[in-house]
Amino acid sequence: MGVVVIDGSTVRDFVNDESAFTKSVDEQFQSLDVNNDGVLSRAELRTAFESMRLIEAHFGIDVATPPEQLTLLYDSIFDKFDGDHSGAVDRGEFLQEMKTIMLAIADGLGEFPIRMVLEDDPTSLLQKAADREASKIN
Ligand SMILES: [Ca+2]
Repeated sequence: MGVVVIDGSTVRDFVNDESAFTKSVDEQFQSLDVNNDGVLSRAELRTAFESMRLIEAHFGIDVATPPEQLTLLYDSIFDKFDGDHSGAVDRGEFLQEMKTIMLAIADGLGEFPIRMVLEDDPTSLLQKAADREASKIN
């Protein structure tokens, strides 16, 4: 677990830094693509969101959400990512949707820095946004 202090502009700057953001999303994609077939299956994407805990925290859904409700939630997330309804999420779809999610988080955070507890995940985009901001200051 690590604590980061983050605000909307930190996240937005990171998303707008296209090469850094794309590289980070690609790294995340690769770590999620467990069977290395170049696309994310429903199960692979679900694992991703379970580990991020972002959804529960951000959409205000309690951790004690019943499993069937979570499955519905993860299905709807998958459908959002799977833009062409091919049944799998490719690299481009993943990048596009992560961008949308990160910008929505940025809007949600606003301009007041908040402390956020992140699970240890070297591919966490929020962690990377915070690291990037910190490296600018130092
Ligand atoms: Ca895969």
